[in-house]
Amino acid sequence: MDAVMINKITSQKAIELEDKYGAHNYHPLPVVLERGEGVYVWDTEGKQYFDFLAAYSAVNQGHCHPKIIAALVAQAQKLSLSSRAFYNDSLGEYEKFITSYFGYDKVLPMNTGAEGVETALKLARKWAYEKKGVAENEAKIIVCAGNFHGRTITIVSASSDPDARKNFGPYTPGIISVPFNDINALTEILKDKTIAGFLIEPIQGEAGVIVPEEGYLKKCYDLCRKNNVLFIADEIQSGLGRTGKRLACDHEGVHADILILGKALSGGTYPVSAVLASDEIMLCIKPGQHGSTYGGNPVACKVGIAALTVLKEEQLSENSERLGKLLLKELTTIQAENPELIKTVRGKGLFCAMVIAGRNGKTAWDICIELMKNGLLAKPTHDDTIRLAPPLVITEEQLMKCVSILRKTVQKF
Ligand code: IF1
Repeated sequence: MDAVMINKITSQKAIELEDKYGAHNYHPLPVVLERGEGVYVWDTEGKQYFDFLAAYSAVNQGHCHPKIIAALVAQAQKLSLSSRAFYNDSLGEYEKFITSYFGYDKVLPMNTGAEGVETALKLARKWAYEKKGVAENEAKIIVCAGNFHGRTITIVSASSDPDARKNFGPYTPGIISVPFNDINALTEILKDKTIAGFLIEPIQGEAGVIVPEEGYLKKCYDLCRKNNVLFIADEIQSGLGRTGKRLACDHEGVHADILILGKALSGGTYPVSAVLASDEIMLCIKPGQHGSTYGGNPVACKVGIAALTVLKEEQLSENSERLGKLLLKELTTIQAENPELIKTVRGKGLFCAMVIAGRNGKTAWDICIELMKNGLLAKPTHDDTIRLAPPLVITEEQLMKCVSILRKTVQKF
């Protein structure tokens, strides 16, 4: 079937094809997207929507940002993949760029977020054996209950979400879970001298944009320092301007020992992830001990530089901070107007969520269906929470239009 036929496809037909030929590992909102630009997406029938999910914070720079697309296309027509069996002319330039952008000695380039998390876990374990002196195969990783770090078997071994882990066992050993935002629990567990690292999302995304109390991150970091444990920040969703700072850790001046990035590192155009660390940690991995076919490919490098440049040049973190305050203020007002339907609202920067109490059994899903009809796309998480996280390029005028759609929709229930 040629490209023209596919473009003529109706939403109905697209959904039928996915249902018949695709794995059923998602339950998407019944909308079929064909085009995206900035904060907008259009369905196959030409209807325009505000995208309030931003591909789970992968399109912080807005859909199909021209500068990032240009970098993608130019490199793709030159050399798309060299493999790491040889050098290429883009990787060193990218490595210098991203390590100075975030203040680390070295970067290990990967592709998906989960690969970045797995890489960080391998680094932490290797460092524990070769630098901390933990006995072989005894190293432990601490994670937070309610986490989401990806879908591999080791990562779901760390999950407390039954849907994410049930019937994927046996599970990877050496992982201990502590309650999020509970410094006493962490203090207790860190007495164990075989701990290699503490893996944390500074703000828990999938759990429903759970913002820890002021100072929690810094206390965790100081505790890790005191106990010679690596503080590993998964900023795949919370990073790159989403919470109103370059990184969520920046709100508390925390410089993670291992920083994991993904998603908006490519502005939604290509799978690009990165693990950053000091020489002491990074050089524990020797040639041939880790890697991937596409890790550090020239397209990812050029796209990564463009995506990070756009974040800085367009001051997207600052925009996220300013408009995030406005969004949270407006959400708080809408909650006050609808206390039986909306239990609470929360967020930091343009990373917000609305928790639905349910009025006459109306769920977050029903509200998202209504929002979709009113031209705004958002997705529930954990049945009762609606994540509200638009691209960081949104203007105040566009945001206020979205606020009125949210108010109108909620009042209908
Ligand atoms: C899905 C949400 C889920 C992440 C953090 C690592 C990864 C993610 C903090 C792994 C990925 C995506 C995965 C996608 C939906 C979305 C998601 F949290 F963003 F909402 F699932 F929980 N760390 N999150 O958020 O990165 O391997 O996907 O590149 O799996 O349904 P990835």
